[in-house]
Amino acid sequence: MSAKSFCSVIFYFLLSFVALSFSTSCTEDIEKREDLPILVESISLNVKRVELQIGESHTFTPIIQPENATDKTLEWKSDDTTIATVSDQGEVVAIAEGSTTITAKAVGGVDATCSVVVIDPNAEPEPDPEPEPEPEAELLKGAIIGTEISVDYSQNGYPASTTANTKPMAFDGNFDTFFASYNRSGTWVGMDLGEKHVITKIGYAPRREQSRRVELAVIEGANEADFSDAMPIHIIKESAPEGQMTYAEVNCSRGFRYVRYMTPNDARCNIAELEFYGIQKEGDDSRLYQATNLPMVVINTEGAQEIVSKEDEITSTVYIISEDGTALLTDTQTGVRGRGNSSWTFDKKPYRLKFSEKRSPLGAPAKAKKWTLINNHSDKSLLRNILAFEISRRMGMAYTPFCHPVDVILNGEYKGCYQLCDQIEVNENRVNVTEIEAGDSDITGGYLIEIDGNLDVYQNEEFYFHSNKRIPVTIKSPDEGDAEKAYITDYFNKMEAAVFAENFDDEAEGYRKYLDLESFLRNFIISELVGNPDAFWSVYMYKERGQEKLFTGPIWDNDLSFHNSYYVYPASGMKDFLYTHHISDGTPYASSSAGPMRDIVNRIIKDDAKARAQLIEMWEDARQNRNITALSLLEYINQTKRLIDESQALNFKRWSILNEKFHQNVSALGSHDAEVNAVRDYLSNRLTQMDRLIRGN
Ligand SMILES: [Ca+2]
Repeated sequence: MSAKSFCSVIFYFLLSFVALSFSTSCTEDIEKREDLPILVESISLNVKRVELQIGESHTFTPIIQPENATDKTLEWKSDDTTIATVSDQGEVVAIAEGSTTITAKAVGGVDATCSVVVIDPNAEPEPDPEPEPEPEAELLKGAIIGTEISVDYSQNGYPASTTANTKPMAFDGNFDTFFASYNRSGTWVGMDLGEKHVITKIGYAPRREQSRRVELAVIEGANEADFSDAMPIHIIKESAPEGQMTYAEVNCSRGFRYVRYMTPNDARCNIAELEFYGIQKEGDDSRLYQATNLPMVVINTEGAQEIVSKEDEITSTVYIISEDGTALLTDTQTGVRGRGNSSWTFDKKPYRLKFSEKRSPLGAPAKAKKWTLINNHSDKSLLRNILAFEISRRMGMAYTPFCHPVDVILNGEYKGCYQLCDQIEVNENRVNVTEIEAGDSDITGGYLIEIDGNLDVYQNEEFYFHSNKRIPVTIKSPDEGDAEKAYITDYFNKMEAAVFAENFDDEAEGYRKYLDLESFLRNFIISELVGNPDAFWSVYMYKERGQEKLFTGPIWDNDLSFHNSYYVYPASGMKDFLYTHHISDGTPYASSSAGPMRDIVNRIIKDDAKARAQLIEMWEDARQNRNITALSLLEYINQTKRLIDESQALNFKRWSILNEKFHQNVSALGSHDAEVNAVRDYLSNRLTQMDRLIRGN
């Protein structure tokens, strides 16, 4: 046993001891109050697969939730005790070569499984290994299920029908007949197989002369008749020839009773033939389907409702499948709603997830309920936010939001390449300040505020203030409290007044007393380097309890950066920093800065010689020591492009906007490659331009 695993054992031993003492006392308290038992809600065995040699053993360290469950006794079972046995304490002993499944079941029925593979170290290596005698996958039969109302193309106006182009026609062996639904989207056809089956292969044929209609169809499996627990097992990525079956291997080990073909958007199914092949068995979650190399976020809203509101959450089942299909996060009580301002008006919508408990999806540093799915619809490179966050990390910002590209499947429809990101909020590993709770006597912090140009445009915030100089500021945290609002308003006004005071640059008594200059300058460099037109239209700031000074950060919302907004294009044509560029077309949007925020920035960057000297020093440090160089950043772009390459191809099949100037796009370049090249070109030019602007030569 290595030192590390020995330590882990000791650690788990201590942990179990603490957990046991805690749960015992807790249970007693509760039993005195009321006699209702607290049932186990979930069990995790921590591993999905254990490999042992004959004679070896492994002891599971299950995590049982809630911790104060009344009876945490687990009943252990091995499916095949000739392969491995398991004791009442969860100790597995390997007996003979083969594999079995170990199940731990709690009182009340919740269980967890792990597959155990036993290897015989002395077994003669077979010179010519025969393939495993797996049961033969067969063409599956079942009751045909799906959308009831079809469309009759033979009648004028294509009326709804229950006799023409009906569901069974997708399973009649005839390529000339097909199922077509009346509704254009959200419709499906499939089978109830009666028992759970692991699907190994699917076959499909489009309606004649409609080869493209199968593109982006999602094949799903489920064990609930309403498909509320549906999970994709395949996505058809290309059009398919008519008049013949096209087959695809399926690599998903979960067993499903129900299988279906979900129509791509706007395709009405139009499917001539479907075949499902598989083996009747329970299956497991050791290998799930991932559409591309990226993690896949699967959302099934209650009753497959469309998400149309930014206020009302819809309870949903969410799966996050990652690590090439070997890791699964499941949360069946996730609240999902819309989010964003202008991005919410796009066809490809951004969403906010609120898990039922705190989680760290995809290894994110924060453990939290709230996460965002960023749509990047106007950013056709699909990597501007990722790149801006990387620059933020390299620049040494105290906190850079977590952001990972993912594929999103919503109610059985492929929605494209998104980014799963932190929600900007007060939280450990997010904006890490003390959270103000009701009744706190010390209200000097923590605060999270946003200088928020959108406040006056959308007027959709409830907890905000305007500074004495009319800078609109939304208070993000806390989200209520008259005294708190008065405190932070006053503090902001003091900062603002100090910036414009006679002695503003006095290092002890000037604005530095209220504003942390270092984070302000770092934020300034990042915003100018990435060319964010909203750099001072939306700025997050925070203040910790018991400490003076507002800190600037984190950076957020960079889909318009890197030459993606005609408001600040071309950057090369500008003789000064972007923040000085005042847009005036008479609309409320007509500024790159939120009101007089520009004046504050200007006062610090232009009028305070010491701040300017610090800015120059910070920039030189970034260029020399922080990999803010063309060579290094262009390599990072290349890596990111490779990472999202499979996903972007699907994304632009779903959203064919590469030839369209969308939102504030300065150009439409026709391909993802060209869009990424534009980001590269911007950045390498901007670095030398920033050298000139900051050094002032
Ligand atoms: Ca047919």
